Amino acid sequence: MTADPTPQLWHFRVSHYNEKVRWALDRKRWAHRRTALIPGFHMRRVRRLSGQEKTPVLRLGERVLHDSTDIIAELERIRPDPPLYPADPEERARALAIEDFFDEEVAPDVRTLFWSAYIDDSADATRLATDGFGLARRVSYRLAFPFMRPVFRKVLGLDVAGIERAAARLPGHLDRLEAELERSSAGFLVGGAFSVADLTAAAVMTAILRPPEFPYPLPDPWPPRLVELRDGIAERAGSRWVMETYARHRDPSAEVA
Ligand SMILES: N[C@@H](CCC(=O)N[C@@H](CS)C(=O)NCC(=O)O)C(=O)O
Repeated sequence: MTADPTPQLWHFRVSHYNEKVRWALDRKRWAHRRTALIPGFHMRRVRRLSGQEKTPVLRLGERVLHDSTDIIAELERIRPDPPLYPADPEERARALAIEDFFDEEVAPDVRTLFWSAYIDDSADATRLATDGFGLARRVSYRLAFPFMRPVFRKVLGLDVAGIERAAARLPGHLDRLEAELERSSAGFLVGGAFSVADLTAAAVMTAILRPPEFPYPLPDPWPPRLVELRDGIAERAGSRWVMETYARHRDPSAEVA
């Protein structure tokens, strides 16, 4: 039996790590299928597929990959054109260091802040997590959320101290982005061309900024806390760069039915 050559992505629509992989596939115009999962209801399926519980998960031929950085590395290896890694070794190392910084330092903090706007209200959390799903899922999520809330709090650092820590670090993350932008040319973080550094920095910041080109708009109305978070950073040069990068470089979807 030959493996399906069309990659299959299991993802959370709302998530910034997932957005990295969607954008990489779309950038490379790599036709792929997507299955959206509901955060909190995803575990058994993802574990069965990949032996761990986090999304994104990508089936590529006979292999099942996870971790956005590892998936992009593999996409780049198999289909290097258009490139996401700079050709120059020093520039490539810098781009990968920026990817690592946004994945490891920034992404957990902005995710904590994003979920802090939803965690206290089961109806808001349900609207967010089950957007695009049918009534049965919405009802069961609404009933299950009070029991899942403590797990979300723990996994996402959503205690008072964790939220305060993430909020205190956010300006420093934008300082770092803006310092990288000082060294950039033509609006690209590394080497004067679009790379994994731009893709990652912009995708990670969507947790709060939500540019209109992000493929899955948040259900309206946004919780006031999220509006406040976004408005608090919207005028920063780093935030404006994220919005421009989405407007100019977020490729159309290569998803197939
Ligand atoms: N380092 C991983 C992080 C992935 C990650 O944290 N995914 C979250 C969604 S934003 C997840 O699936 N969490 C569910 C869980 O931990 O059970 C990557 O880059 O893909």
